[in-house]
Amino acid sequence: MHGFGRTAFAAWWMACALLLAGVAQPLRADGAVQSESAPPVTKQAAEGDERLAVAKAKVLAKELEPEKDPGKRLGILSQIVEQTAALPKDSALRMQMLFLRGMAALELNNAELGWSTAKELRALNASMKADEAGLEILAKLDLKGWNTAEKPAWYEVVTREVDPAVVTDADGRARIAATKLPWKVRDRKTGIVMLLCPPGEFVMGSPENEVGRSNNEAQQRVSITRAFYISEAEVTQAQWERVMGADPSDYQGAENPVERVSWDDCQRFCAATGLRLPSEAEWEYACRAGTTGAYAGDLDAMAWYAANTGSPHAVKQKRANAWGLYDMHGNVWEWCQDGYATKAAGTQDAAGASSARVLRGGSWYDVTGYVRSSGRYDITPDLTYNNLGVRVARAPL
Ligand SMILES: [Ca+2]
Repeated sequence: MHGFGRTAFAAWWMACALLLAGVAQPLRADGAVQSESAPPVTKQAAEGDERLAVAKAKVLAKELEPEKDPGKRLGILSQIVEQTAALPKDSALRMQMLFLRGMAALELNNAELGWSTAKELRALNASMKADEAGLEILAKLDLKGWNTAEKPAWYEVVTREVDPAVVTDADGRARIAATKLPWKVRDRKTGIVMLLCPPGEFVMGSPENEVGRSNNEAQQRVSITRAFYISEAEVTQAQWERVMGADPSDYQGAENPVERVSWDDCQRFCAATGLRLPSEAEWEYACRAGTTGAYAGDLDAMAWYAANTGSPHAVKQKRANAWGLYDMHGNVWEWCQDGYATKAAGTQDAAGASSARVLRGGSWYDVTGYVRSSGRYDITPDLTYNNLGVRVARAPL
């Protein structure tokens, strides 16, 4: 194990607290406050730049302390790190802020930023402390299954910055940006395009006066604590066949959603690809995309369902929701990982010991009640129909 245990970490926090209190001059690597009577021996201009950088960093640091939202903390820390770029490489302040940014990135499962931060710390080659801080981050990445050797992510980045023309929900967009994770990615194994859903809270289920609801939709507040990727569309027949070697669908078409896939089949697809099914909470969170009504927008514009079709259609023909996800309402039902219970688990991680599994979103065959954001259905995991399909998810790491 690499050193830099709890005590050292606490000392760094103490040093940061001094900074927040506005007491501190640049801090020594051991956390002690540098004496006012020993100014750094640098040229005057550089000294001015550094003072300015420290002053700006202090202003930002004041926002950091009360901030509890991990995404926002990461955003503030990233700004502070930018400010401290003007400081000498052995600046304890810069090292601390890099370290805290690395830890905040890991909290959000942002391995890419954790990794680059660790590399930056170690590349400072400034002191044992920086090296240990870098190693500490690397050790945590290791624990999460991320090798400390250079390792490509499971995805390639399609579009790094969130596109406001696609993610029209401003709050969701800000939270996506705050994760610092790439927004739109392509799974290397399957070619499936996936979009980032940010951490956040939402109300799962429907109010008792919602038309078409069932009594298994009791409302509950749910926390999505970790960012995750979800496919922008249902898995297509071409994507399924490439992995599984066969296409079981009744309504053939390369870009049509795969159907006649059981929950058990989906587990095999996931095992072969490293992808997973969304939990029920993740599914509804992604479907709602910040909305609270029965549908995530104009139903006829967004969905293939019984009122406007008699068969499934190629994916992405209707309007996407406010997070850029297509066909969440209708086209084909989508399996979730959870075992079915009358009251949904309401946790980001899939739960439920029941042998029946949860279906979401309704299909081309269903009337309005089933295609609502909170509509739920359950069947046993071995069954298939030509209106049951799948959408996949994956954690950023
Ligand atoms: Ca669907």
